[in-house]
Amino acid sequence: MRKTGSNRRAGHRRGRQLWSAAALSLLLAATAPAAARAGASASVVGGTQVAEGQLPWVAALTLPALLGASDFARQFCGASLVAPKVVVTAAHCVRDRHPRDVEIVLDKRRLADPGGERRSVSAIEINPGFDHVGLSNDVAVLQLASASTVAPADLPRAGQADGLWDPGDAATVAGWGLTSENGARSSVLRSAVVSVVTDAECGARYGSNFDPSSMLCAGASEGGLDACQGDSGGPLAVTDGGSWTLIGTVSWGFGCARPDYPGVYSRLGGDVLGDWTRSRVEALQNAPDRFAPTTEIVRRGALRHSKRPWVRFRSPGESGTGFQCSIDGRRYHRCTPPKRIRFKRGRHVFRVRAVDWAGNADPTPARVVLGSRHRRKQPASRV
Ligand code: 4AZ
Repeated sequence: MRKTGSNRRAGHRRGRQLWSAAALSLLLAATAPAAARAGASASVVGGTQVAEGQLPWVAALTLPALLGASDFARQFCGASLVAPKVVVTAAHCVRDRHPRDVEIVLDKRRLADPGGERRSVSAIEINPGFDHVGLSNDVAVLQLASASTVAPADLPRAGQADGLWDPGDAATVAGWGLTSENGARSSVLRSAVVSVVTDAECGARYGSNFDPSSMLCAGASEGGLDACQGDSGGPLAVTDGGSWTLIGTVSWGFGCARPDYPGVYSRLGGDVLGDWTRSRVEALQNAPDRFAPTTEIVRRGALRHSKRPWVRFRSPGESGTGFQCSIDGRRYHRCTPPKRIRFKRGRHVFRVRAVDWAGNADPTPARVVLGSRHRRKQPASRV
């Protein structure tokens, strides 16, 4: 979150903005050199457009409620895929949001264009220590309704805190946020290479607003390279040339890309956020999807091919659900109950799965065997 400047996005930030103004004047009186008060040079990320296919694990958090709008209009934060079904973002991005109000877009460089990989969210977990005023412990994990096909970034391993990166090391920040402090958002994913800043220096700049146990700073001392509004939740990552390790999520800063005011990130390498994040990512990756629809075959009739067989099915507890049917393991096609089935002599397997409003299919379809004399009396069963 930007701790200065006007607020051009959703009203939910307004309260924060007021607080920021008050806090900033205190902060600046205490710590800022006069030059920083004089205004911003700034050009975010100051960096460059990311090439096609690079950083496909960088995700956009979007608002599906904006029907008909492009992902560029819908995007409000960034995130990083760290397991096939889990992204890490900033807690302040998803505070007070229901999973159904967020959609994740992966593998998409230019948000205004079609394409990319889209996933709805089945669970949001915010770090229990998150403080939405001071932004300490600003991390959250989101469970995707179904696995992404994109290769995830790594989280730091336990005990791998600092040592993988040290002050002065290069780290990459990426996002679709403002390209200058009072500028416009970018439809194309941009990234900049910034340097990790010592806790002592960051503490000297930001005073007690900087919490070294859960925050990490990175920037360029001469300014010009930074995250900005709209980049929140997105990655600060280091690379060995092959894979990427996520060391922070964009959290806040005084303006954007101002000299001597580095960006502040949640600190994923420390034990404090690292342990929590690792354990919740693992849990969500392995947890069943609480929101997946279920399918039940309620009646079936005349299941021998000679007698115009039909099957009636439903999705208990779900409204607005659609269904897909498949015969003998072939592709699923849209269908509605009661489904009349035509099939040739012999034994056939009919499967049906409910699909919810977000396109999530029941991972365990209901099935029934058709046409077999021996199996005719067998009750409908699951998979
Ligand atoms: C924001 O408002 C924001 N310069 C994020 C990062 C920074 C500033 C603002 C860091 O999302």
